[in-house]
Amino acid sequence: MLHNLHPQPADKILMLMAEYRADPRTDKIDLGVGVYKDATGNTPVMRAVKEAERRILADQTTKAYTGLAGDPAFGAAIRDLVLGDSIAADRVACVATPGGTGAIRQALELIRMASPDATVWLSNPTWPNHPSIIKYLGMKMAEYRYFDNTTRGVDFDGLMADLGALKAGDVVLLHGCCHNPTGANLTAEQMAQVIALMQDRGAVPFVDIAYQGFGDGLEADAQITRQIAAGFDNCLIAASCSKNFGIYRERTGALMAIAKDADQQALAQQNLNFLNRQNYSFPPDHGARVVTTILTDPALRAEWEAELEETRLSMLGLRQQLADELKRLTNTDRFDFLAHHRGMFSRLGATPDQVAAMRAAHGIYMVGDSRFNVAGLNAHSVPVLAQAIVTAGV
Ligand code: PLP
Ligand code: TYF
Repeated sequence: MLHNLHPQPADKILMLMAEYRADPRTDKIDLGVGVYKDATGNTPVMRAVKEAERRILADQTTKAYTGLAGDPAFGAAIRDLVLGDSIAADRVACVATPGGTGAIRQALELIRMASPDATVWLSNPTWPNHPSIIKYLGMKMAEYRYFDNTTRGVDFDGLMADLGALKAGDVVLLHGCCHNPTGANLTAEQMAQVIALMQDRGAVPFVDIAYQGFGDGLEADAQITRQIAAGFDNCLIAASCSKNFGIYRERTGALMAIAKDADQQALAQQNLNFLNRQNYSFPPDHGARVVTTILTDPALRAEWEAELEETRLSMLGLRQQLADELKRLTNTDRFDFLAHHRGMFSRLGATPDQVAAMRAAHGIYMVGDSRFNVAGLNAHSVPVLAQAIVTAGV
């Protein structure tokens, strides 16, 4: 049987992790995979997470199954965190999933069940797992222009022109905040135009929000998602807790399906539970319980928000330092976009050869499309990267 298998394409980001580890240079700089690192290069367990885990260890009396949707308290907590009071709770169907990736997979399976002929529209570029899963599921896919390589901002005219071809029932995947891989984001006014266009065409939004709290703050980063939830009869939201709670390996996320009314919500919930059962029965609980413990305890929540804010501000500081350093070296404001981008990543706009040159000469590891993880930098490595960028002729 197994001899029938074919080799599968590897994940370029994960491959880069292995290449970095194998590099013997001691002054190498890892700007690859999207994991937050502090100034010493550690990915810490957040203080509130440690405390929540201590409490769970001390107080938990059973490990019996939860429910197909996971713990309802987690569903309520994540719904409030992402959606606030933008829509009535009885319109939200929600299941816990193994990470944001699990939520994306379940969302796509739900779309395929409900409208097998729908085209899913993706930004070009987007997170590589989006097209990979869509292709694997045999669904239709189209791209809309997103990144302007000259300004290193959003190609808004291109985006609107491409989405002009939307048909009723098509699904548009949008990043809720902190676009991965570019770091370039739509303004609120631009998003209002995209929403109006999707409403006009009868398209269904699908929001992937994996970095809430990493851009402009917890509330600000949720605004687009909330605006979309409030503006459509139906939409899907895949939320990840991997980054903002720093619990990557615990596999914690949720899929929310916004329904027209409470009856439709019940139908959607039943289908989401069914999908969980087909794929893994019960979703993982530990990370979800940590998140619920933090979000429902005011003191722990305040501690978590404070540390998340420190994380966010440290990345913003590194962005500004890098933009300033490049301004000094080049005597231009060509790299100011780095300070305007938001989230963990920026796409530098370098060619693959320039990316390879930076790796060969300086041990700087960024993804081949010139995406780099801002959190992989520190005050000492920013000038090294800036000089490497100039030397490579970016
Ligand atoms: N969506 C985007 C755009 C991401 O960058 C990520 C990665 O962190 C995810 C979703 C989901 O990640 P995870 O499955 O680790 O929660
Ligand atoms: O884009 C990133 O680097 C993160 C982490 O298959 C990641 O989202 C990368 C690849 C992958 C899963 C997560």
